[in-house]
Amino acid sequence: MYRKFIFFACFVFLLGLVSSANGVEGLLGEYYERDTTNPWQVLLMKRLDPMVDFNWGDPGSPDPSVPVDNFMVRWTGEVEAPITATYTFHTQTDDGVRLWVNNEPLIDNWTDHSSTHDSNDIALQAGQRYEITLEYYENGGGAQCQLSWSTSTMTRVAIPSQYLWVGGDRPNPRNPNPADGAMIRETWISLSWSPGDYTASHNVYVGESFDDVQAGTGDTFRVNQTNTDYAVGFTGYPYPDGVVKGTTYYWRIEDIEADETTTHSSPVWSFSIAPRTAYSPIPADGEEFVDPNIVLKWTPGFGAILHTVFFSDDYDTVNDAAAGIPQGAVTYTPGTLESGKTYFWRVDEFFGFETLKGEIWSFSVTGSVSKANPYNGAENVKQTQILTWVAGDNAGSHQVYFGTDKDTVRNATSASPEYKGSKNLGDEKYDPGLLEQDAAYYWRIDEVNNLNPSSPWKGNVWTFTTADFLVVDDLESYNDIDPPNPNSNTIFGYWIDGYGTATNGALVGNDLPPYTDQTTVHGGRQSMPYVYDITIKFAEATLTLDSPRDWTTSGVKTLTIWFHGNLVNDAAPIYVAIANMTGAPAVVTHDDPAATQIHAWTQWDIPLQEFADKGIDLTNVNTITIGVGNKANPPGGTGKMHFDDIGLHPLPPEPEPEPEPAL
Ligand SMILES: [Ca+2]
Ligand SMILES: [Ca+2]
Ligand SMILES: [Ca+2]
Repeated sequence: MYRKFIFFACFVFLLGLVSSANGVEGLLGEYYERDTTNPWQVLLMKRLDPMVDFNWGDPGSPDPSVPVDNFMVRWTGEVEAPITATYTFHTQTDDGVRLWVNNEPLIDNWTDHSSTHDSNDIALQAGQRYEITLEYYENGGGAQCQLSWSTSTMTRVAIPSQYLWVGGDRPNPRNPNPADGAMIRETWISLSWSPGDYTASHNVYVGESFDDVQAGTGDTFRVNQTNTDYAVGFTGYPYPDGVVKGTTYYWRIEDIEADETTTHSSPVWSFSIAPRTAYSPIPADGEEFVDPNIVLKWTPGFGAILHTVFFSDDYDTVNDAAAGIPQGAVTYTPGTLESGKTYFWRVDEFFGFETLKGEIWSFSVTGSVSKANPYNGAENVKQTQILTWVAGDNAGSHQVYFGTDKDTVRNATSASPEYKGSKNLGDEKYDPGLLEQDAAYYWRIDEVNNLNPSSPWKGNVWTFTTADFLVVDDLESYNDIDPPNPNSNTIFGYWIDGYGTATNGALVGNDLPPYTDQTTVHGGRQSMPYVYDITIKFAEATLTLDSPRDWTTSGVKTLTIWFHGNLVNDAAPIYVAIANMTGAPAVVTHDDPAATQIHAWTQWDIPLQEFADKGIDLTNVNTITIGVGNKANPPGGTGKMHFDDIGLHPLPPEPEPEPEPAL
């Protein structure tokens, strides 16, 4: 009775929680102190666990906030069966465990024990969701809790996150098969997916243009059907003569409810048919810190019989090579390579009647210049970007090359206009000045050391593309180098939070490197982790702008911020404050009073006119502040947010398809 009451309370709590968001894959894990006379009283932490497949060991704990011994965990949510069958649920635990599925007690071994297997059966219907509760405690010694399942046709596996669910509806089609981004070596393919909760039928969109599939334009609408599978590259279906090697196809499923009006769309998914040229090189194109004794590998082109490898430290030698010795193996051993050098290679594919030239790949051996920032291939880069890199082991100085043409930068010498001068060791940065919007740039760093006979070491050509809007902060430029090193550029050196204060409960950046978040990211490779404690305190982090300070140029009209909350956060609004050098800041608060609980990347557009109306001079903006709660009246609570891609746009950017929840 007591447990049911707890469970019911918990369920209501969750329903209330997700008023603004759909549910999320995984289970809600609540981690408690273990007090045997008053269990489930002292909550240490709660989080979303995508799976329950933990072996914390001895000594080991789920989190620094949880002790290594004497803790207990309750996981709650729903489980969905992929097919109708009798499922055996298995637990492997040290120590005690109890499991309920659909409110049926399946496992009860609430005793101290070393690693022990328990199991029990229950019949489940395909596509239906059942409540699941797993309770566990650790007494002392080793700690382990693993939840798996099996059927007569499926071997025992940890229950995958896609079959676990917490916090409400799943209205959208999901679980694409083949998986999003898959590379396929077939000329026809069967697509399938899991339907959303309210579906009566499915609209199927397939095409070669992402934009057309997203918009449902062109001839990408194929059929309305009730089945959850569909063929491509087969007679009577799209691409009846077969899908084309080397081509990427996009698809999207739109569920239609029984009212024939309400729709729920999946994101746009893609799959690619393997190309006829070699692909997936190892090491990857552009990889750094490669072992000097590397063995090169690749995946052969679709249908290729033999392969010819060209390898050199000179780009032109590899590019111009015409003939070589074909081989059957898909590996190549170049012999011991020189530290600090960049190498190039190419694999041509032979089909019996023709040979196809491969693309040119490169990699750098351990000890070479590395860590280009912006990273090679970066997009939406700031127009006032400072380029940085990390010196290799043997560098005495660096020669900087920069331009707008890849080949010109590759072939440039110190007599070329692309040569931008020499930089002393310790000064690994170059300011190219104000860059064009929406333009591609190329750069190269050669390392020089007059005391080393191998010098100079010619660098690879790196590239990036600037944004077609004004970037306020994309969080990409921050590094993990601590002050007073002159190359230090930490996130908390720029975003001033409440660290060391008693009044401001915001903490930006992780305690230990990497200081930025590199997992829950909207654009590029980094985002801002932002922990808030608004119990008594307010929470604010402030960036003083270097550029852009004039928010009236380039026709900009909108401040856009991407944020990602978490289902387990305490509910609170978020706000942005803009300020001039003098005068009060102008504050705009997000419409959703529980914005901190939106468990997905969410685009927030604010018309700049709103700040102007509150007295801000947009021609010289001094600071931007991101806050959680209400500064004058902190609502209480704690949680963790992520922010990314803060920019100024002429109009709100086109909404992107709803991304998969990032966990
Ligand atoms: Ca232990
Ligand atoms: Ca134990
Ligand atoms: Ca970013």
